[in-house]
Amino acid sequence: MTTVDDVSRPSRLAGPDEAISVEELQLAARNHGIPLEALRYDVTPAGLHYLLIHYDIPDVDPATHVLTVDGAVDRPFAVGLAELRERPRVTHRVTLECAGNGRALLHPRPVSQPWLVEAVGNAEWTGTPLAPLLRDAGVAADTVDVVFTGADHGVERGVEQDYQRALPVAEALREEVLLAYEMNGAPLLPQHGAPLRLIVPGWYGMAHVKWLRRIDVRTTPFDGYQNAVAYRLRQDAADPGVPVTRIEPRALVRPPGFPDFMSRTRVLRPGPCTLDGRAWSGHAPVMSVEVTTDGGVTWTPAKLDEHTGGPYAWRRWHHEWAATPGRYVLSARATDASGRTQPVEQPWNRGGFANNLVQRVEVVVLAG
Ligand SMILES: Nc1nc2c(c(=O)[nH]1)N[C@H]1C(S)=C(S)[C@@H](COP(=O)(O)O)O[C@H]1N2
Ligand SMILES: [Mo]
Repeated sequence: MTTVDDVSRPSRLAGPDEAISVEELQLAARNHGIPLEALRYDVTPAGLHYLLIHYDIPDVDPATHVLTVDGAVDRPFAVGLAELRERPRVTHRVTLECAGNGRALLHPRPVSQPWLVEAVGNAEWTGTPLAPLLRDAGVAADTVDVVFTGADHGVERGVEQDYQRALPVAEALREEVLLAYEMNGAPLLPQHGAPLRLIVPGWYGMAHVKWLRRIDVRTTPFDGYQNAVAYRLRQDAADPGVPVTRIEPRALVRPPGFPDFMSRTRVLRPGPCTLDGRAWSGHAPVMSVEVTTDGGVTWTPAKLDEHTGGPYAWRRWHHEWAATPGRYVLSARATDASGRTQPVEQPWNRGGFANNLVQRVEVVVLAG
């Protein structure tokens, strides 16, 4: 008999010199990153925001779509989009980053969506807060987890599933967690979860369940695949690990000058150059960004622009650089108010999650 195991790949690490495979390319072509020049926009235009879809974009009709709230609640209910739109409406500017960002830079490389550093975006999400909805339903006093289910379906390492992720109840009840139906002032696009998705400011992308169709309140811990198997920080397959939760601090440099087509090495003419980029953290506000133009030998504080986007939006930084002819490696390093910062030596985990190693931007300044 044929089973899903016959088609589903096990998790594995790439061999020491193994190049990116056609299967990884297939994922990378579906799930694109932000073009780094788009770090210039404070709010990422929807088409330039990164994208991560485990299975297929499901076929969901907004006119008939219903969200069910049930499980350990006093008053289970189902609600349509029109009714959700009549509830209080709020907008949050939120930096979303995939937990796998940085994975393809690891040695050895976990074979999965091969992100370098570009799995990020900063959009305005509009919707209605989740907490009042849960209060209307009346969640049981001994609730542990709240499970969010998408309308998408697939198989992953032999497990057939709907995409499902649970949040601890205290996180689900945070006032800033949204049931979002708009991105940047327009209805959600199909690829970003139309007609309804969860937004959990501060958390890595996997928590922000798209095509949301069910919220299930549980008095026992959820052991679904995306919580118990995937999205854990482990050193090896036998390690139970710890859950991936909030976004580690990261700064990115908007690559200066112009690129070489193949290598994407940056080419600059000598003279004054304003380096800039964005910095964020899901734990606490970014307090400082340092820049190096000599591959990490010396670090200089960058200037932080005013933080206008709210606590969960990225913040612009800039730094004046007198570019003289030569080859350089540029990096920026963010530190947040919790004291967390970015490593300059490569940390490693089996799933390739939360790799916030500093970015390296190779630059050639021409002779004149
Ligand atoms: N239903 C569903 N929700 C999902 C996913 C998914 O595959 N299915 N991918 C998650 C992951 S891993 C990320 S990083 C974010 C990506 O959101 P975006 O594509 O809108 O940037 O969505 C999350 N929500
Ligand atoms: Mo992700």
